[in-house]
Amino acid sequence: MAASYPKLKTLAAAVSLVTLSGMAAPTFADSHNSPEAKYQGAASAVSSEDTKDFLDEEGPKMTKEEYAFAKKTFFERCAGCHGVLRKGATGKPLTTDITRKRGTEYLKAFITYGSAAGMPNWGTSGVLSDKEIDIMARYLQHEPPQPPEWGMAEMKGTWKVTVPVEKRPKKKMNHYNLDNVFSVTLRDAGKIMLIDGDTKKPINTIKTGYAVHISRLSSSGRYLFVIGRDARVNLIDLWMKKPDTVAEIKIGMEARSVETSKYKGYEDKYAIAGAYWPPQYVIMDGNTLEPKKIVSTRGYTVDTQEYHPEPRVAAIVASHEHPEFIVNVKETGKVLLVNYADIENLTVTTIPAARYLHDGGWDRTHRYFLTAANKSNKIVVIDSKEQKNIAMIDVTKIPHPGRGANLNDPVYGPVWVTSALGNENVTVIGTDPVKHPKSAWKVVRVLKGQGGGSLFVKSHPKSKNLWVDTPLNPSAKISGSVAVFDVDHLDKGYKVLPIAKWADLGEGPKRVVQPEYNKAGDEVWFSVWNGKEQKSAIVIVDDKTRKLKKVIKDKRLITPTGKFNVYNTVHDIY
Ligand code: DHE
Repeated sequence: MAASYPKLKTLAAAVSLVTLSGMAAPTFADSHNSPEAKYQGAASAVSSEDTKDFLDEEGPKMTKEEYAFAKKTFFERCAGCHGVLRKGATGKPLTTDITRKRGTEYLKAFITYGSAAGMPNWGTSGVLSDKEIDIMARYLQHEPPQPPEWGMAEMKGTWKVTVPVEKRPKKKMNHYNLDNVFSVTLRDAGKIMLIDGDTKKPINTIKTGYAVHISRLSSSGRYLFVIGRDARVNLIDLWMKKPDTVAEIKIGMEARSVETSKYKGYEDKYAIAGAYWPPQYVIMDGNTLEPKKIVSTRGYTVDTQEYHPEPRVAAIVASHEHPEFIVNVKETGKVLLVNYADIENLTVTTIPAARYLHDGGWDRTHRYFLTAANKSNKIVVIDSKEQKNIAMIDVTKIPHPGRGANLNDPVYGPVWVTSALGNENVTVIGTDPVKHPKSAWKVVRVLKGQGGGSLFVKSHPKSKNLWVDTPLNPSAKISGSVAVFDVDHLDKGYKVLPIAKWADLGEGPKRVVQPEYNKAGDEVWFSVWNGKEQKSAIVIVDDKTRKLKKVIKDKRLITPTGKFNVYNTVHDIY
């Protein structure tokens, strides 16, 4: 490598990493118009201050200040789509073999005007000035700065057991009906709020990682695992009088997924967390978060078999058929079955799928894992019992199921549903190869929802409703409401419930996101996700009557996004 980049100069950390004098820090504006750009375009949690930098003499001239500005801007604005190492993900690769051929003028035009394929128009939207775009275009012709690795020493250095196992309660010490507790992500507060689903009252607000992403539960339902975008995992003991963190660890610099062992005999034994940076996963002790085994996901893509230095770990689910974690590796398009029966001599089955694997969930039998390969516009079906890929189903633009929704279709029997970021399609897939073999792993219906920008769908075995959110739709009316279909009459279209209006919050984007059921399956909870400085709320709808039941408002309820009901999350009910 070094040979092709002679005279590399390592930039010292002394370089000022704030904006160049006279340059306003770029802000999110209307350059992020498309739902996809809004979704992927969030700032990387990898700090631009920690990287090893290369300002080489083959790239166009730039000052250290310009480089520092460009690097910070890239991490905040571009890395989500193009990858930290610019090898390409949702966005095109921007490695120097490509950018140097394109040259400064071409790159400037691209950054200024964007592209129909989803690149935001940073210049014409007014987010970046001509001068800033010129700097970005030159920066892209230098080698990408390399963020540090994060191995066992770094993990152990951040690992804290605040309440050792022997000092924890021997039985449940509170009166909460834990099965019906919700862990609510307070994204921009870096906290979660535990809410008692019976009384609808907050139990505790707990500090977690930056821009906390998801919560998952141990198999017994006692331990809650929360992961932040900054790769911090909190282990929360729900048996405490006031549930709180008992251990924490930072497993990398940027992450999205955490899961726990659910196979018989391994309940509550292990946890796994997957990182975006460094590209790796780690298996931890389920009671203490002690890191046990770190495995890199770097390797070759499934199709062209090209080396990818940064294949991020996306969704992880725990198999019910084998002692395995099922791990989606985004950029290589491979699904890993990580067998935890002997973690010293780890066996990993690598299943080829398609790029770029993102989120997914179980069918109702918990045998088949259906997961989105979002840039291939496919839903991949993994048979967790037979440990193989049994179908790759074509769907339309950018499927985004969350964990999906399972329904009993009156014609096709058990089906699983995904919505999409890129259009209004709600795709229904048959999942019953035994009684409905003709429709198994086929698209049996495509419903028309309110529009693109959908992230999550939800139903419940006791419900006759299918809920479809649209938080990233450009229309405030659509992003502030939810569509609900009658499962027995899916062809009859949907009703719209004005959730944000019901919350009555005043100013702000008020995006309605992620339906989640209570344990009984008779209430569905929605987050009304507003700006950090604005009021947000949780709106609870009676599932049968589809009428407003309750609005939870609380000044601590800052930017709620995901909500995870304990019972439904333990038992993979959706
Ligand atoms: Fe998420 C799940 C990644 C943006 C809210 N999100 C997931 C999962 C992944 C992921 C890999 C699956 C985890 C699992 O099941 O193990 N999300 C990403 C991104 O990379 C992305 C596109 C951009 C980013 O920079 O983070 C992204 N996600 C968002 C959002 O903008 C959302 C709406 C708000 C937020 O917190 O940033 C958001 N993601 C969620 C939620 C889930 C989730 C609520 C869990 C849904 C569930 O029902 O399980």
